Amino acid sequence: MEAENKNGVTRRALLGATAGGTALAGAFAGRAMIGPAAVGLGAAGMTVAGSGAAHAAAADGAVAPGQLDAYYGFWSSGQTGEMRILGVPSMRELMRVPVFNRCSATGWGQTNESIRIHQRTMTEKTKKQLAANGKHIHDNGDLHHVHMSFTEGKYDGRYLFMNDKANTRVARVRCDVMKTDAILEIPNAKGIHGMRPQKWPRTNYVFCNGEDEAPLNNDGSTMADVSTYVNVFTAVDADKWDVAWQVMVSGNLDNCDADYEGKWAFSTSYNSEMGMTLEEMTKSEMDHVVIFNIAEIEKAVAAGQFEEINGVKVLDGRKQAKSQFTRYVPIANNPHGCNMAPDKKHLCIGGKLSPTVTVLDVTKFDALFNDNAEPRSCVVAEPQLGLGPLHTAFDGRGNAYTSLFLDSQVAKWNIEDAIRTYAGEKIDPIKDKIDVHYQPGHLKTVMGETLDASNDWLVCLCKFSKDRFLNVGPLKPENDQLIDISGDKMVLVHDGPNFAEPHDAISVHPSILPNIKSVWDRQDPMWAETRKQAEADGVNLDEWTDTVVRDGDKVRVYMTSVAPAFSRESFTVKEGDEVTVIITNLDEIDDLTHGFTMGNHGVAMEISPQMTSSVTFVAANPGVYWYYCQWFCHALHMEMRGRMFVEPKSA
Ligand code: K7E
Ligand code: CUA
Ligand code: CA
Repeated sequence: MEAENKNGVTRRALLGATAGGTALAGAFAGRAMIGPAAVGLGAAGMTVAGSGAAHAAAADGAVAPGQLDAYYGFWSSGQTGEMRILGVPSMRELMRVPVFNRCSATGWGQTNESIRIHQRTMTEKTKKQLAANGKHIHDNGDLHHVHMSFTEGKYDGRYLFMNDKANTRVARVRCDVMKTDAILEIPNAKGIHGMRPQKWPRTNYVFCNGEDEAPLNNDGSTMADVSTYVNVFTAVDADKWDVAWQVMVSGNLDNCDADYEGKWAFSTSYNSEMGMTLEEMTKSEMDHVVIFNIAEIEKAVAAGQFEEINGVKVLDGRKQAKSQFTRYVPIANNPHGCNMAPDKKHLCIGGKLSPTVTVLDVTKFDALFNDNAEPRSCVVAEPQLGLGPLHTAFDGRGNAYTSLFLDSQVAKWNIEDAIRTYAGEKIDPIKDKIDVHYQPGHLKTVMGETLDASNDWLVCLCKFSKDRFLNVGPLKPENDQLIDISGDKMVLVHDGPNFAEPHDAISVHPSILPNIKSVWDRQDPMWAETRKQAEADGVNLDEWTDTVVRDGDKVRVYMTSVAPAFSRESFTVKEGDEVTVIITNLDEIDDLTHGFTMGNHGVAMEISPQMTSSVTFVAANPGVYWYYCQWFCHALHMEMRGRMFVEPKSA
């Protein structure tokens, strides 16, 4: 297989499938169904034109075996803590990318490379919490929102960002390899929920909402005094991957978004009451949206007008501070979704307990700050859509699609018509409604949170599947539904069962992601530290290696792999040794992943082509233990194994 690779032949070609190199082009040209994709999708221009009859011809969303999907779908997984890649429109699951979760297959959360990423920004409190529980990392997460980095209002294919509500973190996934490359624990805030990248001029910040109220100095001294509780809005520097600044707010923070000019960020708050019980949190008729003035905040940070708390620059944007950092726009009633329309102008807030979506005109925000205009003067529409409006998605024709949680429907409405209705005209802004199954949360059109909003598919992520699938027990799958929005009427074309619990998803055209690798760069920064250790041990990871280094009671076992063999068929350590196994996969052919599993030690890791992975464990029991490759790689894959001899301590 090595020899074949030297001739530049990929495994996909070897297997006789459609040639890898032409597969994408083939997919666009050949998929008549993907009308909008086939139109105007040159490498540069991404204007996705309106859909034609070609799309309707295959409106069932079917993608034949061997055919590629028109779009990448990046799915959150909620409490599973991973990111998933699906194909749209087939809704086939293509990959799972472990982020906050522990992954049995790849060793994410166990390999030294992944633990370093987890620990880099860990706070002292978290370290203490983990140590007290005999752990190294938090290995669960609650990943609600996945968004791609932007350049000038369009996806740029560099990174994907995602939140962890459970442990107050955000993470970044590198799009070239689809692996998590950075995790950031955010100090001061509690429970990062809403999260959005800045859209203009590029993603310099990732905005993060802290949902849960707690004393800023959370040391137990003022727990009973709710007046000391605050919520914190965080701007993460997307490049440096640390906190740029934070703003304290009144009320809590739920979902957020940013505008297309780089001037504003905005967040919904369902607990303007600062209530601690359900009754208290739903008491007011009105809650609010907080508008953050980026320029004013940056000015104050530059002028040193911040308080440094736990190493972070914190500004006070609460109502009583009367700052230029924030404005509060009253919105009924426990609002939830916060979605900026790709018309660059309209921000849509889902009413949740109110049957309305409130439309704010962001070009009227300057007046709120400069002239202290009446806060609701920026509201330009408030269509009544149905019960439980949560999130809103957009197409490229000025239409909005709002999920109605309680009605189990999606409402399609026209933004301009809603504005005219609000101004007194007698027209119905609602264009169509469709039943979904059941209780939808987020919904998303293809490229719909960018200036390239498309008109072909809407994915609607339903929280309940009930009777839609064979019964699998009390725990039921979610139901991700695919809706054809190319015509006047929405058409439901596909049910996609999914495991707990996608909240949000985005769909991205493959032309945004031309540089996804099939083989790692040997010098990848992911294992730079591992390489440094190898160098110190006099080991060259670029060559066939089978060195074992003893360093007190630490043993480092360096191996390489070429199908179907590891470079060592055995190694010997002593009972109680801390063993680190470092393996570089020298295979260069695409799709030739090996693995390393150490039997009866709870140890397993992925080693993809040209990847270096390492894992550390203590060999506590004398005896013979087999290690093996757990990724089926060759006809002699079963034989790709070897023995670890653990000598008794006395020996
Ligand atoms: Cu509505 Cu966490 Cu985005 Cu779920 S949130 S639905
Ligand atoms: Cu290497 Cu299986
Ligand atoms: Ca409320």
